[in-house]
Amino acid sequence: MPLHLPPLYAILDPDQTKGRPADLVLRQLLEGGAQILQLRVKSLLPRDFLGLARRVRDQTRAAGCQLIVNDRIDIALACDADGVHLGQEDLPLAAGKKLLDNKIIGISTHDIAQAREAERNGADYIGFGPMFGTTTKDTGLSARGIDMLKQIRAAVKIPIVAIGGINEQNVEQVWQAGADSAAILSDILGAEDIAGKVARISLAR
Ligand code: TZP
Ligand code: MG
Repeated sequence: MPLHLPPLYAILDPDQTKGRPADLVLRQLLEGGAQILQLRVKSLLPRDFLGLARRVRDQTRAAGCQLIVNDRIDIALACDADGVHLGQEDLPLAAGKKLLDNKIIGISTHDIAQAREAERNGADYIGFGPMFGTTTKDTGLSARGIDMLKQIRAAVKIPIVAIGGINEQNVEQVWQAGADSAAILSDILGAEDIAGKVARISLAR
């Protein structure tokens, strides 16, 4: 069955919360109505990552929110996440499929060839970006922009999650260009009222 994605793909990254505890920010994301959440952790020891992932799993499950773990198939399995998100330099999609049974697998892509390859190999969705300039992650890539997103939309049938520099102001353009969902990191995690921000963006679609 094709995956259905909500318009907002929230990301919880404990390093991007302006010093606020990840567990508090998690509650605010869920209070705002996040329906899918990616846990992105770059700076915790594996056992601390897993500890957080288990708490996030409990809370997301109680809220009916899907959980995707970034980068790490082992953590996704150990916390019983709904899926994993893999970049071009993480374990390949084929390895994910072998290890994960029926879980969701998303693949980061940056051009049409990568998007087509991910679809051909059975990805459930692709991430595509960076859409606009972003300082959250040094991708080393130029902003892809709306026209390239439209080309990606025409090239693949699987759901697209656009990412990179998306905010409450420009998210509408991204949806209009054919993204099923918009991944937004700093505009949400940096907001004073995280729940309100999530609710407004989710209801804007
Ligand atoms: N991958 C490509 S851009 C990016 C990631 C993880 C960062 C997105 O963060 P922001 O703050 O929404 O630009
Ligand atoms: Mg990755």
